Amino acid sequence: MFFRAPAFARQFSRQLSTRSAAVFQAASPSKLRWLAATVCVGGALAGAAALQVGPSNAIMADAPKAAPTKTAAGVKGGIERTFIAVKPDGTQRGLVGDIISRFERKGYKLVAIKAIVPSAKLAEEHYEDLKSRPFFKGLVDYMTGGKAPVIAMVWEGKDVIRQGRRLIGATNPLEAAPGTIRGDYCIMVGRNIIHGSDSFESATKEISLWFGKSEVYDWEFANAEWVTADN
Ligand code: DAT
Ligand code: MG
Repeated sequence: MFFRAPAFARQFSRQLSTRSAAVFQAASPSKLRWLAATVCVGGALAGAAALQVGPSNAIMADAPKAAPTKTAAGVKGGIERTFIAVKPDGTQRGLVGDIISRFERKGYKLVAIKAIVPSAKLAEEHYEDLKSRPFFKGLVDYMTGGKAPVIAMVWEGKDVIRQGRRLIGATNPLEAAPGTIRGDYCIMVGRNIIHGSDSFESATKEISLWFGKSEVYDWEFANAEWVTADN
């Protein structure tokens, strides 16, 4: 007695090219079922083998590594690191690319990035200093709602904490200068699309809160001389 091939195997056989499908049509239905089942089991075995092998050690060894000598936010007043996050409204509105471009074009280096729907605990810790404010619950709900992820990033470079705030613009978008991110793209303080650390201490706290040490990469621009030299 034959078992019936699972739905996805039947779907797979339907999706084969016209030529292969024609060959299949010539075969009897029972043979077809066996063939689909064989392909299915074979695929699963190949997948399992690939998982066993995993990423090659050679590739892992060459990967950039977090610099153990750097503090989370780098060197205060020198080469710093800041926590920048595109909030769910920025992600929904397709502004991630533009925001990344602005930091890249300025000459800053992206050393960590991930898409994440934060837990309430994470969002509450992140905005801990605002917990007595009337908008706190709404702020946490908006960040954790999950209709789009937060795009969390760490950017590195000279004076990046202060300069990041300048690129972002004032908290209230109506006060943010045109040309800044908030000045160009939003009108509501409750939908101001982006977060940036406001001090070295905040950057230290926020980078450590959102990223593990192994998620932040230490790497050099190949053209560093053209971006960071002082003559
Ligand atoms: P920033 O994000 O510029 O650092 P903040 O730390 O004072 O500003 O506030 C954090 C976020 O809280 C802010 O980006 C949007 C929200 N928020 C601040 N004031 C608000 C208000 N009066 N009404 C609603 N949301 C507010
Ligand atoms: Mg703030």
